[in-house]
Amino acid sequence: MITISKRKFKQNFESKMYSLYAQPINEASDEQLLNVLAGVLKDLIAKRWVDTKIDKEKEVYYFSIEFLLGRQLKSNLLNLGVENNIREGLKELGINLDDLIKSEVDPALGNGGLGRLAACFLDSMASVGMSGHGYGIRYKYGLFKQKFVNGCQVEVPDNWLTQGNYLWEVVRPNKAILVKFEGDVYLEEHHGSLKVIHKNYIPVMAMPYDIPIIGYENDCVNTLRLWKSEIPRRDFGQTTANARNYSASYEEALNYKYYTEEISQVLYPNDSNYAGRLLRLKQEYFFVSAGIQDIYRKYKKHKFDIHELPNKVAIHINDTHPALCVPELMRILLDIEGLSWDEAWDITRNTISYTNHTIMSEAMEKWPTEMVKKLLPRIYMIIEEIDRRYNLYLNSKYQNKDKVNNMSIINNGMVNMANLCIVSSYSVNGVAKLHTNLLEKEVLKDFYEDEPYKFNNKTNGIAHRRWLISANPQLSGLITDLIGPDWKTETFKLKELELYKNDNNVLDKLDNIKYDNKVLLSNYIKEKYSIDVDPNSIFDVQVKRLHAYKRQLLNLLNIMTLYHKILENPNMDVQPRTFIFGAKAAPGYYLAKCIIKTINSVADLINNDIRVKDKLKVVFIENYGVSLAELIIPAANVSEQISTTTKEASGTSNMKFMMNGALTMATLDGANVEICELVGKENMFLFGLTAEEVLNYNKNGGYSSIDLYHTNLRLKQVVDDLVNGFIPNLGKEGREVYDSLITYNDEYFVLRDANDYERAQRELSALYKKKYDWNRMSLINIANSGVFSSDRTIKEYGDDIWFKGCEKNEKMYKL
Ligand code: NBG
Repeated sequence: MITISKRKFKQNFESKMYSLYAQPINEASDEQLLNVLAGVLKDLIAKRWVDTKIDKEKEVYYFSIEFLLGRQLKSNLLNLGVENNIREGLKELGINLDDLIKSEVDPALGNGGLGRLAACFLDSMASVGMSGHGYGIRYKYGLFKQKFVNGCQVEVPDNWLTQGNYLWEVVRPNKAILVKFEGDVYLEEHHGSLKVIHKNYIPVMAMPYDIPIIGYENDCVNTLRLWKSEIPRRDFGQTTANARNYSASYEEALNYKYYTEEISQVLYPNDSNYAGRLLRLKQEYFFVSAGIQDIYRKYKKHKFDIHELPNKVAIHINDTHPALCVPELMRILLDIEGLSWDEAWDITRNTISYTNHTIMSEAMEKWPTEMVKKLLPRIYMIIEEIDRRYNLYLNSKYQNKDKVNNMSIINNGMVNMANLCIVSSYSVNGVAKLHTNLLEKEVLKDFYEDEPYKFNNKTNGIAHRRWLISANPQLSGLITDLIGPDWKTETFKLKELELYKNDNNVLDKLDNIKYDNKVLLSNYIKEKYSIDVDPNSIFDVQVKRLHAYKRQLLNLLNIMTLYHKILENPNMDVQPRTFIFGAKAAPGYYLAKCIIKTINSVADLINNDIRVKDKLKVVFIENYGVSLAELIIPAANVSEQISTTTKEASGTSNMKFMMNGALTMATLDGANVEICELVGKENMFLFGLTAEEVLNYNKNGGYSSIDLYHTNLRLKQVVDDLVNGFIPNLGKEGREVYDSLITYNDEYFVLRDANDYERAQRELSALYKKKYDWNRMSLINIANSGVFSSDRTIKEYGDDIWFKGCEKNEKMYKL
């Protein structure tokens, strides 16, 4: 544990203010105060950070295109255990810590569950004392900032690096790395053996920016290393002897500067055109190559035997974006280390593991061979050779041509990145039981039958420190009062809360805490959107990426139904509700954007209709992200997890809501299945098609949305509303949504599940009236959420994947 007295802190703070800004504290801006505080904390952990880096044991490297970190100040203070003294010290200096915490900008380094999971994993690796580090990209603008203009999503650049630098980062020019694109590759004889020569390449410098990842009340400080792409500096030591020469003309030099810097500008460039796709591929190779070279450099510094690599290093590929780790590691082992193919392959296959995060085919990356060949000539050769050898194996084993094609890495002029990952790694995991099962039995069936031992499940988790201890301090305090503090490190102990399930006094307290959190969110909504929402109404929340399979539309159609019912029967006994949405749509995803516009138009209609004034409100919160989630989730009564069964790999917001006492409205999809196993059907609200039914429709057809539309008048009414002018200010977007349901036969079975959803919603409303029953269910949900701590998930990754078979396992991290 680190300690710092109030007096010492004040001294450090003042001298940091002088050294950074040469000014007295009372003249500093909030941004400067924050920077000074971050500086003081970085000094405090510096020694440990250096010590953690002296790598003696096996290290894990987690490669991910996104790391959705959220604000760091509060969680760093919590993990270091120094918040009280610092709060007091600042107070004496006339500074309010909470104001500083709120003024920190969210880094725009991720989009959704995949990136947030990576951030939770970093937190957990450090907190269980595992030497696990992240590699990613330091995007200048990251993901866009969402604004609503006339109800439509507009994307504006998120200039999150307001001061040019990020508070927590340390730049290390001495560790920069050269990454090579394009050029000519050939073999040359060298002292009797063949050597790979790469000439005329375009050199890009990868500049590392390190962010400390601080473990919870332990000595561990790991590193998230993010690479920024730059033109090689003059003093850049690594040889660029064979590189293209860009000094011919001023214009050429400018183009070159653009080429290099473009790589780390934005997260997910729009891939609906060739240039956008090419840029993505560049990004992927850029950070993978820098990371793998970095690992190799460190490894060589220790003078370890290269054959020992799998015992010293675990490389994890988070979804397919970092798939090029495979050929890049092969390249180093073959071309630099001079190993034979078989040796290199053996090492690679025992070092790399892979997680699949979706069964949606659109997200399984494929790259045109021509693109890969031109951009990454040597890498392409290696992929081709892996594919050639793999095909020899497949053809010797299977007669079925379709099967062989399906499993090949290169097929139909495309490189299939998921196949590359599966073939080249020793472990392939899904992220919830149902998802892994679907991978094994459906999506990756051929691979599973070929090498079943590779496949395993690792159900996702969340950093309970951020999502409960820090985001919901009142609830966290109540839990500690009831069962003591041990649950903070051993979340399974939350189970002891069940002892209080019939204690009305405790249930009242739970109710009051939820109410207070709802007041905080209501205040935000009032301030931002001038909408009055009643904290006594049910807060019914759906926050996640906007995608048709997640079915924000199903939620909306139900809201419309409720609206009609109240209009038809003004005296109807309804439990007042506030429906809250938060979601970004990918810039090129037109239907998702139309759904946003439709929700906003319906919200305008309902919120301005005095006939439903005290009964119904709809709020779409702009620019949903981590900090907003920390405000919204503790205030939710209902967690909407209503994806088409089979489509949501796991979900993680479902876990965050549960841990904060919301009740789950769900299909039996993703990790909802496991939530149900834990709390029982009676403690959540289930509806909708089963996985078997969905698979059956997908295989055998037989679904007709138009039949449902004609037979169910209520459904017809709300679907017609989309196009008949009932919803003001909704034009072509309403038509697009209508078409997705009727003309294109409702790919995600929205209409099929609508009735059953309405039934479940009615039951939920009725239950909300019984305050103690509701709060008892809420308590049971909290009590059973401990298994969803990402500490549990990370220990499973350690035990079953990264450290399996390694003798030093026990020393590596505390269990
Ligand atoms: C998402 C899934 C979620 C899952 C997260 C984290 C992608 C590609 N996948 O269901 O949709 O919880 O990954 O595993 O973002």
